[in-house]
Amino acid sequence: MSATTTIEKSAKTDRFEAPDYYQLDELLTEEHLLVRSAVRDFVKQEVSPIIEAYAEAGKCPVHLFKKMGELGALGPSLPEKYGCGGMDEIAYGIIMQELERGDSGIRSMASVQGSLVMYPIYKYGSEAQRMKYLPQLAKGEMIGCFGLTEPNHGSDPGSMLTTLKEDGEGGYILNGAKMWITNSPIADIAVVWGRVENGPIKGVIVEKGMKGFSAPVIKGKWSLRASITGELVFENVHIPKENVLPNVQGLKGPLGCLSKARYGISWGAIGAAMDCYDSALRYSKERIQFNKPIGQFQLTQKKLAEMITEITKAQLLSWRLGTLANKGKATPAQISMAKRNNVDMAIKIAREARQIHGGMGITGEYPMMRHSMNLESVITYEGTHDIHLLITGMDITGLNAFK
Ligand code: TGC
Ligand code: FAD
Repeated sequence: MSATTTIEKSAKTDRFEAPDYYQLDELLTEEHLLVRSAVRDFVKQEVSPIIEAYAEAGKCPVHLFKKMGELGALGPSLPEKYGCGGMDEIAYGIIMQELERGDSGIRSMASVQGSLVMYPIYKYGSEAQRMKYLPQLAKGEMIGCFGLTEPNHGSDPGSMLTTLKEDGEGGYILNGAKMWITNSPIADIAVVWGRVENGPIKGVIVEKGMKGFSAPVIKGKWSLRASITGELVFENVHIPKENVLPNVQGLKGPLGCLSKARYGISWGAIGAAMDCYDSALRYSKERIQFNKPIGQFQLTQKKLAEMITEITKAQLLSWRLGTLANKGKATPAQISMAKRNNVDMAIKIAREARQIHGGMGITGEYPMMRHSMNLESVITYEGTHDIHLLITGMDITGLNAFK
């Protein structure tokens, strides 16, 4: 299918209804609704017309960074002083939901930039670092990535091998490699976590062009095809003192960023599920077999009724988590539960919705296969489905399965 044909077809498909079965809009403020409507329009105008073509070609729509910056979707809950939105956690969640209705890869671009690059610079950085990086990152004029995972240390980042050797002047010499890093080949900066020799884990800001630093692309992905993923390779990279994050040490540094991003993903996954459900509901009323719409068959109704039930439960979970997050009371284990539940819900809905579309469901004319393939990454990154289950298990029993 040519890119133009796909763009024309996508533009013709109107998928901008969104389920609100329990009148959850009543729980949202006027600001939340305004933010949602702005991001929904943005996705309709800037993402939906091009996403199938980009995903099919395996290309990242890099131009969307600046547009998402103009929209206020990059670091929306960080303070306005640094060029960010100063919004609450529910507004941030809604932005992730709407972006992921478009595509998980687009949400990934925004959530890595906002939660994994801007947040640690804000939370753990010096005032000089905040002023230097945050305004440019918020505008999408600078792109960032986050390096925690290594080739041999994914679920267990505490065993990382990347090293930081003191240079005697407050800086470090960085050696090692990171793997599966969203945005890395196009990033201007990387927030990287390494272990100080005989010491704790620390975070540093590596800049493109630093001697010994490279970021090769990872090819051959069948998932998140519109998001670019790569490695980070460090060979004796000198990190000056000004690029060391001064206000955190230990694994709680990177894990604290993950809490922020996982919360956003819990909302994002709802967006992907909504898009699949909307498409399946519409198709079930239009597609005639045995002289009636397939939506009139009990088996199709069962699929649709279960979908809307699960979406509604996920919406309630994320909304409640957002109210806790606004009060600074959302625990990492609560966030794990929401990320795990909602991504699992979305991947199952994408599959059921694909079935409702019959053969047509496997084409790029409908969004389910793209969402389904994307969600295979979403259920793996930011902590796998099983790791989050074990985090819940540890929280309720007090017994640690990881040690
Ligand atoms: P453990 O001993 O349990 O904890 C070490 C310290 O960290 C604290 N902590 C957290 N703090 C904030 N938020 C969280 N979620 C936290 N989880 C733990 C903890 O209290 C402790 O603090 P302290 O003060 O006592 O030192 O650490 P562990 O080594 O036993 O590991 C536990 C485990 C398995 C849960 C953790 O390693 C884990 O979550 N593993 C999963 C790894 C993961 O999620 N990687 C994600 C990489 S980034 C990514 O995927 C980006 S994709 C983004 C995109 O494209 O959208
Ligand atoms: P492994 O840790 O090797 O896990 C393999 C399997 O073993 C999984 O099923 C897992 O659940 C299971 N397992 C592991 N430990 C246990 C246990 N204790 N008990 C039971 N089962 C267990 N990382 C970054 O740092 N930055 C990024 O920007 C980033 N972006 C990504 C983008 C994409 C598209 C993908 C696919 C990954 C990305 N990641 C990123 C990495 C991601 O976080 C890791 O893939 C993830 O944490 C899992 O690590 P792993 O792939 O090494 O799998």
